[in-house]
Amino acid sequence: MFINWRLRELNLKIVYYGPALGGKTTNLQYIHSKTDPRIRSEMVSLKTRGDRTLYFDFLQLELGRVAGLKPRFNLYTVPGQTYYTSTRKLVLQGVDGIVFVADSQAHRLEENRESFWEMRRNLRELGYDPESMPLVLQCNKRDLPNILSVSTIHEHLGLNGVPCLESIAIRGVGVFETLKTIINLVVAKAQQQL
Ligand SMILES: Nc1nc2c(ncn2[C@@H]2O[C@H](COP(=O)(O)OP(=O)(O)OP(=O)(O)O)[C@@H](O)[C@H]2O)c(=O)[nH]1
Ligand SMILES: [Mg+2]
Repeated sequence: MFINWRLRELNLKIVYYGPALGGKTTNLQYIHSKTDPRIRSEMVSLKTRGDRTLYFDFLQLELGRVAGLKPRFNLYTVPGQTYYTSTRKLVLQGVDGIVFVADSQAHRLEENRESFWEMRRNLRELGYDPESMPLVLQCNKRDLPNILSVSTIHEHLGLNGVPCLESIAIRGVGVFETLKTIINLVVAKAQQQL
């Protein structure tokens, strides 16, 4: 959380984390496409061939008011491919809340789990407590065959009481619901600190 008192801006950072090809970039693209340009930035995407995220995607939204301040939500995605591990840690720096985008397909369960535990390790190494970090689980790709139940995914990640949403990010299903849920958690925590 970063406050610019002169401009009365409250900067909050939300990171979409998860395994490669889970749908993180698709979430941001959908939000960008459906948001009034007056309240959002352009989307910055640093990609390799084949649309894979190389460094991160970035999109800023200006929404509402918090304690007389203008909140700016800075949305980032990490690159999911395994060898970008140090980039994922960098992107997590200064994070206020996380959307973990899980791929619901049964054969991706282990990758979801590895990514989730890496995220927790990165948070600890950066000095954050993973237990008190605002977190939402998004189970994506609900349109595909051979998907696991949301409760199975939730359980395998060892989560307890974390909000969990189903999505089909390519169609926008569940994308704004997920965003709203993480924003509410992040704002509630920021209000405690103001
Ligand atoms: N069927 C289906 N495909 C999806 C869904 N969401 C995303 N995809 C597709 O999955 C592929 C990967 O999506 P991305 O959003 O690029 O995934 P990512 O998590 O950003 O991947 P990295 O940048 O490599 O970490 C793309 O071809 C998307 O169109 C979904 O809900 N259902
Ligand atoms: Mg991506």
